[in-house]
Amino acid sequence: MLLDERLAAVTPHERQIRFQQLEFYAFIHFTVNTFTDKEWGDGTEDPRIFDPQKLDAEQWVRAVKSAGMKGLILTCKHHDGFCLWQSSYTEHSVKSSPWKNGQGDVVKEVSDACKKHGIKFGVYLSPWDRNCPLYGQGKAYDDYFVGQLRELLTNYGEVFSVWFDGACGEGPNGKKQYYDWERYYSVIRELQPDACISVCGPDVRWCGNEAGHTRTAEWSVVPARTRDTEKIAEKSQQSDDEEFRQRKITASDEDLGSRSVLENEQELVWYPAEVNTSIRPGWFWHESENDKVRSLDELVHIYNNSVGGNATFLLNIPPTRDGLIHENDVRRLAELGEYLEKSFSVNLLDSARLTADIGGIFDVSTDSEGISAIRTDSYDEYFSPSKGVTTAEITAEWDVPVKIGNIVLKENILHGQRVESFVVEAETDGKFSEVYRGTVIGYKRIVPLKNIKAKSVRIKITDSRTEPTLAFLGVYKGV
Ligand code: FUL
Repeated sequence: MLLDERLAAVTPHERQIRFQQLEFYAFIHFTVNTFTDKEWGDGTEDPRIFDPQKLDAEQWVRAVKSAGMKGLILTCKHHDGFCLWQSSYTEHSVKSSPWKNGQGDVVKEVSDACKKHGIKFGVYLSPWDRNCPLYGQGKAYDDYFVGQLRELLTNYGEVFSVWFDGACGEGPNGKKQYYDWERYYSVIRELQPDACISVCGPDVRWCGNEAGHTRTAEWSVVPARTRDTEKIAEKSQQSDDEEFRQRKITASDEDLGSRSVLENEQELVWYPAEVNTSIRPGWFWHESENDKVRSLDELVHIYNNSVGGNATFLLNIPPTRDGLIHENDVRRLAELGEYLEKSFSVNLLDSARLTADIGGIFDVSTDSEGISAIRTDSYDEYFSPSKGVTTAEITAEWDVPVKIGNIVLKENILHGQRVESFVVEAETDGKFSEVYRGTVIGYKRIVPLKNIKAKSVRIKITDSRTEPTLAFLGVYKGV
């Protein structure tokens, strides 16, 4: 098979599509660290310090939803080993805390709140456990870990994500623990077949940094070796450290999926990226960071480059010692939600004339080549030129100039990721000029146009692996 055809033939699993369609979801980092003011606990923390007296999971979920997020992943156990649920495998948990007289279950409260308010629930379970005496003993620890995984995947309803971090250390016996990843994965597939396993897992790829930086061209088709958990683990080893959390993608990691990178790869996989970062400098809540909540501009920038850059966006919001999301974060999330709602509500395409020039065939009738299909955001109908044609031009025209905030483009990823490059031109004063030059589209590309005024816009797909597909075009009114 020719290279381009081979690349375009790699398609997502259904669970990966559903996951990508969530687009934006929350991370909640909460444990004994919240009470010790640390980022990484060492497992010697006294469970009695855990006492979030005003804990209100519904307040968390309301805040998360106000930003437009559609799911939430909770650190059920972080590296310190303290369990937020009544695990039968250890006493190092909420059981031994004064919170609700040792009868409480944070996982239950959070998963119930998610269900009640209609968002998905996911679990972060750290394989690295600095409290468990079995850690470092190989299978004995794996049994312990799998036991806890089973509890989480059986007792709390549907789970959309199992998030595995790669950090790893030595146990009390001085030995490194080698995780039996395949065994963990098979338990997840058995108990929650629709859940995606993220980061140290086969379904969703870590974008490679914790600062919210994204690649200019984020490909979902990458070499299978990108899933090597040991390598991912090595990279994520130091997230205790502020400098690490702010570090960008290294140059050697910038290109994971261009033709030249993939041409000599034997095995390719669909492995879409997730951008994970915190709304504050740390993953856990620290009083000293109450005034360091990211600005609306920063969050919009990360959103546009992640959700709008063929990745998903996992934004961490850490609850305080009271067990509530701090008012500064609550406010910022609501502002973000309002911004997104306003910016993506009026699709000017609804009132535009659409034409397509497909490899020299100018189509004004709109329907014959399926161009009107791009008016609806669905994979059921989509636009694609004839076989073998790898460029296309689509023009939207209005009677009077319109003010454009953002353009949204979506490929039909059920048929793989194909577009390599595109250009957006806008017509002002009777002339077309280039206003944006982009690389990949994939699941979704957001093109911010800063309220330009135009009589028409033209999308030129300039290179594609095989004939491009376009499932949706949105031209959103500027606010
Ligand atoms: C990292 C962990 O070490 C951090 O504490 C945090 O949980 C982050 C999301 O993953 O690698």
